[in-house]
Formats: sequence, C-alpha cells, structure tokens
Amino acid sequence: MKTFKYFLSALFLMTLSASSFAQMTDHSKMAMTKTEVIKVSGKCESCKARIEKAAKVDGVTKADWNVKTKLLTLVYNPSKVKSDDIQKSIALAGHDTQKYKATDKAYNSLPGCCKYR
Ligand SMILES: [Cu+2]
Repeated sequence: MKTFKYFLSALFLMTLSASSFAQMTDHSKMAMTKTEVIKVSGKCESCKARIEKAAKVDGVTKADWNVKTKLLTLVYNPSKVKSDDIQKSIALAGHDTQKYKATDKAYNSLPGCCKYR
C-alpha cells in the first residue's frame, strides 16, 4: 500500500511538472513575432525613412520598406500591436497602405518630391 502511495505522489508530481512546462510553452508563444508584408504607397528614400519611422510603433521590431516594390516588411509582436494599428500610423504620416488611406491633409503635408498620387 505504501508503494502505491509513492507511485501516486510521483504521478502527481509528474502531472504538475507537465502543466508548468505547458505554461512555459504558452509564455514563449506570447513573445513570438509575426512577419507580414504590406503594400505602402511612396516614392523615394525620404518616403522610406518616413514610412519606417511611422511603422515602428510599440511592439514592432522591424520595418523595412522597399522603394522599388513598395512593399513594407513588418516584424511585430501580435499580442502587443495589430497590423491595423501599424497601418493607421503609416496613413497618419501621409502614406496609403492596403487598408488605410492617408487623409488629404496628411498627404498634402508631404514634401513635393514625395507626392505619389
Ligand atoms: Cu519621398
């Protein structure tokens, strides 16, 4: 009977460590990042700087816009920031994204060389 009790508590301990391991796995999932490529309108190198600066909101670890392809590669933490929030920030800076258009006011405040419309 005593051996059986030991067996039970060993089993209990094993279950316990298994669940704490599962928690650790969940935790690492939270820190995971997502990579997304979105189309952002722009024209030149100063657009690139402006777009990337606007895209780097809290939770974004990488923002790289390609002048030729007009594609912005984003690496961000989905538990901290949504793609929509990043795109809104870019639109506020004057650049159209796939989902959000820059307001005329934001667009008109861009320097002449950056007018892409
Ligand atoms: Cu420009």
